[in-house]
Amino acid sequence: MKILLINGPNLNLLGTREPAKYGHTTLPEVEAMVREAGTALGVEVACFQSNHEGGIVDRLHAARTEGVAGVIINPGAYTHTSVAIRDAFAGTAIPFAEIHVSNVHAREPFRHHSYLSEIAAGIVVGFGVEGYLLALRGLVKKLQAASKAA
Ligand code: CA2
Repeated sequence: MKILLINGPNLNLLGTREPAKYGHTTLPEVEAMVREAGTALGVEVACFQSNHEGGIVDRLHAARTEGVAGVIINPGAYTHTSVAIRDAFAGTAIPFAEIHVSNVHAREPFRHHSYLSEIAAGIVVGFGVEGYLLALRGLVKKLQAASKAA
């Protein structure tokens, strides 16, 4: 089973700035952690980060042709603005988990709405980078249950 981890704008700065909000773990460390947890679960994890909305849309289109079974995404600020990324998920029909490092609901009101949550398989919010692992476990379990039921 192939899983794709996508991180959106500015998440390449993880672990290097604003540690009070986002912690001390860097993006390469997060990616290694998720890949390793994927191996333990018997799934292959590919990683992608982009600061560009269209780059994320293009990556989702490619994921469909690559047979990616599910996506874990931290869309960064595009969470709150991007109809294009929502449409790419709807158009490719790839199940996905949305994850946020910080508790977006305890922050500014403009961070309370997500264009993606309504169509996500699940959402993890506010558990720091541990949330990526929770999202992986939850998504893989859901995908395995769906493939057994099919
Ligand atoms: O809490 C999250 O994971 C967010 O998706 C992070 C986004 C923010 O716009 C969302 O509302 C919530 C921001 C990502 C910026 O990442 C940085 C990491 C370290 C230093 C500076 C920015």
